[in-house]
Amino acid sequence: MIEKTEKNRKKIVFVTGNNGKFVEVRAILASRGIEVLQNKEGYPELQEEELEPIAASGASFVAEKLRLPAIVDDSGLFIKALKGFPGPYSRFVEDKLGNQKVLQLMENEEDRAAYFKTVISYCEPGKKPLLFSGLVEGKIAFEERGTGGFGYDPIFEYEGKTFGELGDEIKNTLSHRRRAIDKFLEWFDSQID
Ligand code: ITT
Repeated sequence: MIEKTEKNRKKIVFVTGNNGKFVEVRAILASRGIEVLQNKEGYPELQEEELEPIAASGASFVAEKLRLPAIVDDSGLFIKALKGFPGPYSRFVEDKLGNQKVLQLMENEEDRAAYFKTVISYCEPGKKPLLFSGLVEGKIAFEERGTGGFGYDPIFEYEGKTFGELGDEIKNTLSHRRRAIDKFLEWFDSQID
C-alpha cells in the first residue's frame, strides 16, 4: 500500500541521474499532489533489446536497496530507418555520438519515422515490479530545432514542431513519458482508499 505522509499528499522516490526526466516527472506528478524525490544512486542496467526488463530489474533493485517504494524510467528513441536504433542504447549514443551524428546517420533517409518510448517501473519492497509504458510517434527532423526539453528533443518532430520547440509544458501533455505516467497514475489512484 502506498504511504500517505499527510492528508492528500504522497511521496515517491524516483531513481534517475537524468535531471530532464526528473523535472518532467516532478511537474506531472505535482499537479496530482504527489511529491517526487530524486535519488541519483542508480542501478545496474541490464543489456537488453527491450526497455521493459531493464526498467523492471532496476525498480526491483532500488526498492530492495532503499526499502522504499520507488520508480525508475527507462526510455529510448527508436528510428525506423535505422531498425530501431538507438533504442535501449539511447543513453550511450547520446553521450558518445550526440544529435548531430544521429542526424548524419539519417542524412540520406527519406523515411523519417521514429518513436519515443518510456517504460516506468514502480516497485515496493518485497513485491514484484509493475510496468507502465507510453509511446509517441513522430519524425526525425533534418536539423536540431528548439531549446526546450533535453536529450533528443531538438531532433524529434511531433506534428511539425520538435519537442525542443514545443517547450516543456506542452511536451508534458502529450509525451511518451506523460502517457506512461498516466497509466501509472490510473493504477496508483486505484490503490489509495
Ligand atoms: P536514468 O537511467 O538515470 O534515469 P538515463 O539518461 O540514462 O537516466 P535512459 O537510459 O532512459 O536514461 O535514457 C535514454 C536516453 O534517451 C538518454 O540519453 C535520454 O537523455 C534520452 N531521453 C529519454 N527521454 C527523453 C525525452 O523525453 N526527450 C529526449 N530525450 C530523451
